[in-house]
Amino acid sequence: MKTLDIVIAGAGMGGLTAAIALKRQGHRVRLFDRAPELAPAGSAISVWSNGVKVLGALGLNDAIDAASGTMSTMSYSDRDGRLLTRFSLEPLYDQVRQSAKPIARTELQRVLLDAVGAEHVTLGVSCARYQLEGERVAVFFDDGQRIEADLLIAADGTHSKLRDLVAGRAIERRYCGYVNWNGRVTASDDLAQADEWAQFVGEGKRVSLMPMGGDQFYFFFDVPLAKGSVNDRDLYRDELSEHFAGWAAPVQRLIERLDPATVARVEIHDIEPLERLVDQRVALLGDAAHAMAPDLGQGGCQAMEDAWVLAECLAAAGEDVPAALEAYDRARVERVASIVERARKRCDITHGKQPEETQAWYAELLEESGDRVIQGMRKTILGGPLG
Ligand code: URC
Repeated sequence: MKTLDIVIAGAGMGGLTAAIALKRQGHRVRLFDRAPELAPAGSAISVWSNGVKVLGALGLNDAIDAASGTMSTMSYSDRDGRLLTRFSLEPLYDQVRQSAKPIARTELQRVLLDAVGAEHVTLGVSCARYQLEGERVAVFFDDGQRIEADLLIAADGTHSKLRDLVAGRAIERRYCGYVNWNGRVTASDDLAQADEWAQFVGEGKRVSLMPMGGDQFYFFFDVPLAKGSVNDRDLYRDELSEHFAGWAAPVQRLIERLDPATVARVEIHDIEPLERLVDQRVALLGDAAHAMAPDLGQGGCQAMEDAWVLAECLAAAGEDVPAALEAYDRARVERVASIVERARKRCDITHGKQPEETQAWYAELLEESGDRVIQGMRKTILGGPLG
């Protein structure tokens, strides 16, 4: 097979995973990222089994195992701390033949970057636009550079500059209606069990604690708020104390113990599913292709699936890049659209968009044996390219 010259715009989780998959097939890969330093947004990520399968197939199992946490059970409590349900995740892991791996984003990035080789990544340059030129694509950077390649992968994130060019129209991000504060805190029994994903829900709000490896919990707070609320780090603790006044003791401890200096406060956005993910020699990948609400924990996993499928499509189509990208589009467009929509639906129920639906969900949780939650996750996972 011909060695392809590939440019990847964006060295986040999707761009790096694509680089690993494509380098394994012998292609020449160059990555560019606008950030002067690779610093992942957000503190941790739950890589669910479909994402872990991709990382495993790329030979990263041991590195991921060493850096991730163990998440064996899941629980929901109400705002008063009354347990609604607790169940084991082992039946899920058995059914899909792979556990989930919650991991610090810095650790995941280190593992991916080590596998790519930092010498293939150029930082501090932004890929502004591209132009199709016969058998090649010309990539134009904001520093005036022009680079030609056989294939351009636009993995430039939720604020992608290249997406509008691929779509042929301006794509606006949609506000999902809630703010998410996330960070990490030293794990401790008086917050949650060490191997449990514990969530507190009520009033359309949510508090979550998840093991992330290295005796730390990844935490996040979700609060439905109008778009454009003030984001001032000095106010984070007071805001959370106010939004969660009267909630259970572990929530109060978490607010006391968190370090606002390391908390990220994000207004959550997604984009409407795109009808097409490719333009002849240009492929959208990851958040650029399908920014989604984090409510299924599938944002990173779908980027990993994209990377795997794209590399497979190129291998199958030999040097015919446009044909490979057509196959990638066919394989991915409906899958990612359905996950964006389901994440949005889950987001709306969790965050009280239709208050009756949210109340009905709280009532369901009291009856939940784990089967329904596991069935949903199982469907998402088994729909991936590695089954
Ligand atoms: N589920 C996850 C979520 N991860 O698996 C995650 C969620 N991260 O609902 N929300 C979030 O911020």
